[in-house]
Amino acid sequence: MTAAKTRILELRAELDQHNYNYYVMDEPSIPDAEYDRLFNELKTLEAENPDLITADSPTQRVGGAPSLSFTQVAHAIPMLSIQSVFSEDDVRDFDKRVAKALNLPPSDLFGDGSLVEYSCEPKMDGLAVSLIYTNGVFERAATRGDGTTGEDITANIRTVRCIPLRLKGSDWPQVLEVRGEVFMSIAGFERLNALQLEAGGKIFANPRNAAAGSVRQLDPRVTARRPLDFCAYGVGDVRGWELPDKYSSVLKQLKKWGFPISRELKVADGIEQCLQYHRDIGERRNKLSFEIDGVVFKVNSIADQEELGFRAREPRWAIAHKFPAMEELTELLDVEFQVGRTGAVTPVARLKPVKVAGVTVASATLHNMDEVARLGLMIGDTVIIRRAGDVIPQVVQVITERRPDDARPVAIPESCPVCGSHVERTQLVKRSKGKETFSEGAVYRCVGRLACGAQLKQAIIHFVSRRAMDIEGLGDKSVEQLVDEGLVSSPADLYALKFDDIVDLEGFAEVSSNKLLKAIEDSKQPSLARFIYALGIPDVGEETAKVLARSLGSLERVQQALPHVLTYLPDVGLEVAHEIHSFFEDAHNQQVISELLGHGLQIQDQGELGAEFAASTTLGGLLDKLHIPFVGPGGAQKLADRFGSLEAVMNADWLDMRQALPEKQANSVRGFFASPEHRQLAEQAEQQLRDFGMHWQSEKKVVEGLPLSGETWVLTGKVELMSRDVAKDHLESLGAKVAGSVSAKTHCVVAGPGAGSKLTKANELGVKVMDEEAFIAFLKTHGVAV
Ligand code: 5U1
Repeated sequence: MTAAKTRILELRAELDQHNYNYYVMDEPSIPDAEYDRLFNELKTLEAENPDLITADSPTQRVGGAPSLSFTQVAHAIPMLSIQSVFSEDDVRDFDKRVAKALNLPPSDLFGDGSLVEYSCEPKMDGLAVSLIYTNGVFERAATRGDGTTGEDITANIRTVRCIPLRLKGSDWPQVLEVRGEVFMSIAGFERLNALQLEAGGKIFANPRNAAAGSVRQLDPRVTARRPLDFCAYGVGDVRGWELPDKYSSVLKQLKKWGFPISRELKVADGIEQCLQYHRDIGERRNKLSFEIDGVVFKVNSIADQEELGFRAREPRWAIAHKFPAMEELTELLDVEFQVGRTGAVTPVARLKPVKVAGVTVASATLHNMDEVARLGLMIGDTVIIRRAGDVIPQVVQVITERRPDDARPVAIPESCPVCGSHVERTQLVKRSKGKETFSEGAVYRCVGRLACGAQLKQAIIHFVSRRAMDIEGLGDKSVEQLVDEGLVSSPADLYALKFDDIVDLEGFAEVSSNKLLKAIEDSKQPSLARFIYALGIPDVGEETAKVLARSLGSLERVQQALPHVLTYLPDVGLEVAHEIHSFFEDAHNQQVISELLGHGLQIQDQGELGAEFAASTTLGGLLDKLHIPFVGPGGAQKLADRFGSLEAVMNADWLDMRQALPEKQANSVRGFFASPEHRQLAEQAEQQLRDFGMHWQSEKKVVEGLPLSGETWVLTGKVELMSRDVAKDHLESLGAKVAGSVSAKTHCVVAGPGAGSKLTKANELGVKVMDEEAFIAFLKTHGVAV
C-alpha cells in the first residue's frame, strides 16, 4: 500500500471515530479546528489521488450535482405507520389487547404492573426514512412515501453528518435496513430561519417542515448546509443477522454500528411505568432541544412482536401516546397594534379562541409589518397557530384556500392607538465605502416618546427593573397607578415623589411607601453601565451599555459621541450607533437626564481606568469594523494586541504579521492595506477617534491598566449585602471576568452563606476564597463605592 493510501485510510478512520463520538456518544473528542485540519488533510490527499476516493469517505458528504426529480423506490418490507392515542385509558386498553393476544392474564390482576415489558422512546417530529447498508457501506436512502413506495433521497442523506457512511466494527450483516427519523433541532431550525430571512429565502413554519423541506431538496448541496439530525428506531430488511431477543438490544446494536439512538430510551416493566414515562417526558417537553409529538411504546420481546403481528398498516405491538398538538387552525378576527417601550408599534393577531397544547389562545404576536406581508395575512383568514414551549403563540401560516370574500388587508395606523401621535416607519442605515445610505425598516414607531402613556409606563418599568436602577417595591401595577395619577411623567419624577403622594394609593400602606422612598434614594449611585441601560435607548441592552461605559468612561462622553465614533466600538453596529446618538440629541431626553442629575443622581463613571481600557478595545474594534476579508473580531483583537497602533498594523512585514495571525488571514491583512483606498479609510477612522480624544499606544499596557484584568472570579452562595448583579458589575468594572464555574484558572471565589460544590471545588484546587465582608473591604480598597 502506498503511503498516501495508508494515510487516507488512517484519516478516514480517525474522522469517522470523531464523528461517532460527537453524534452518537454525545462526547466530542477533539476541538472543531483540529477536526477541520484532519478533514482538510484528507481532502488534499484525495485531490492528489482521485482514484483513491470512495463513496464512504467523510469528504463525500458535501452534496453532489442537483437532479430534476426523485426516483421512486419500492420498500422490500413496507414502512408501517403507528396507531396514535391521546389518553391514558386508551394506552391501558392497548396493553389489555396485547396481554389478551399473548394469552397473558389482564394487567389489572397484577395491581399496577402487567406482565408485558415495553420499550419507551420519544416520537421525534421529523421525517421517517429508510437507510440501506450493503456489506457495511451506505447504499440507499428513501422516504417513507405511502409506506410501499418512497422517493430515493440517497444523495441528500449522504450529507447528514450523523448518519454513518460506513458501519463501525466488522460484525454487520450483509444487508441492513435501518429506519428512523430525520429531524432538525430547535436551535438548528431557528438558525436556519434567521439565515433564510437574511437571504430572503423561504421561512419554515416549524422544525418538522424544515427537516422535510431540507431532505426533499433536488440540490444536495442545499441539504448539506441544513442542520439535520437522525435518530434510529428500528430495522426493516435485514439479511445475515439473527435479531437479538429484545427490541432495546436491537437499538443498542445499531448504536454500536454507528447510528444515533434516543438518549431517552427506557425499558418499562408494565404499562403503568409507560404512563409514568409519558408524564415525565411531557414535563420536560419544553426543555428538550428537539420537538417531539409524543412517545412510542413497543412490546420489547421480538418473539412477542412477531406473535402479535399487524392489523391493516399498523403493528399490534406498538402505540404512540401523543402529546397535545402545538399547532391548531383558527380564524384571524382582527389585527390590533400595541405600543412598546421604545415606541415600536407592533401588530398583534386577535384570534377566535382555540385550545393549543392545552392552553386557550386568543392572540398571537405578528412581530412587524414585514412579517404580516411575508405571511400574506388578511383579516378573516384561517391561520395556523403554533405554541411551542414557553414562546408566545405565533401565526405560522395562512390557509389561503380558505380566505373569505370579505377578507380585509392589514394596515398600519397613521396615528398611535394610545396617544394619537404620528406613527412613522423606522429607517435602516447602511455604510459602504464611508458613505451612509438609508432604507425603509420593518418597524413603525410612535413619535410620542414619554408623552405617550404606553411608552412612559414601560419606560418607567424598565428604568426601575432589577438589572437597571434596581428600585424594589415598584411593580407594573404601581407604575401604572403613578402614571395614571399624573404623579410621574418621566423617570426623573420618581426622585421627586413624597410620602404623601403615594401613601393613599392602592396597595401603598405606610410601610411600603417608606420602603419605596428608601429604595429610590438608595438607587442614586448607579454604575454608568446600569444608568445607560436604564435609559432604555432602543437596541441598547446590558452588554452594549457595558461596552459604552467601559469604552467611553463617562456619561458626557457617551452623550457627545457621534455615530461614526460609536461604530468603532466592539459590537456597536451602525443602526445602534444612530439610535444612541439620536437618543442623546433629543431635547426631551436631555432634559430628563439633567433633571435626574438635578435630583442628586451620582453616576459612577468608569473614570481614568475606563478611558485607558477604552483604548485597549477600540483599536481591535476599529480593525474589526474595516471588514478585512477572513479577519473577524478575534483576529482584529490579535492584531491590536500585537501591534498596538494602526500604523504598525498597516506597515507590518510578512514575518511580523505571521506572528500575529495564521497564513490566510495574514495575507489578507497585508493585501487589504496594500490598497491606498483602504489605508485612507482606516486613517480617517483613526483620526475621527483621535479627534474624539481616544488614543492608544500599547494595547497590552492599557489592558493591564485595570486591577483585575485577565482574572476570572466566581460568585457562589447567597450574596446578602448587595445583589449578585451588583457584585458582578463591580468585579467587571475592575476588569475581571465573572464565570459560573470554578476551575484551576479561577483567581478567586466569593462565597456567601450556603455555598456548596463550587466552594468545595475551590478548596480542593487551592483557589483563594473570600467571604462577603472581605469582598466588600476588597472593593473599597479599589475605590469602589459600596
Ligand atoms: N421512536 C419511534 N418513532 N416511531 C415512529 N419509534 C417509531 N416506530 C414507528 C414510527 C412510525 O413505527 C414502527 C412501530 C413501525
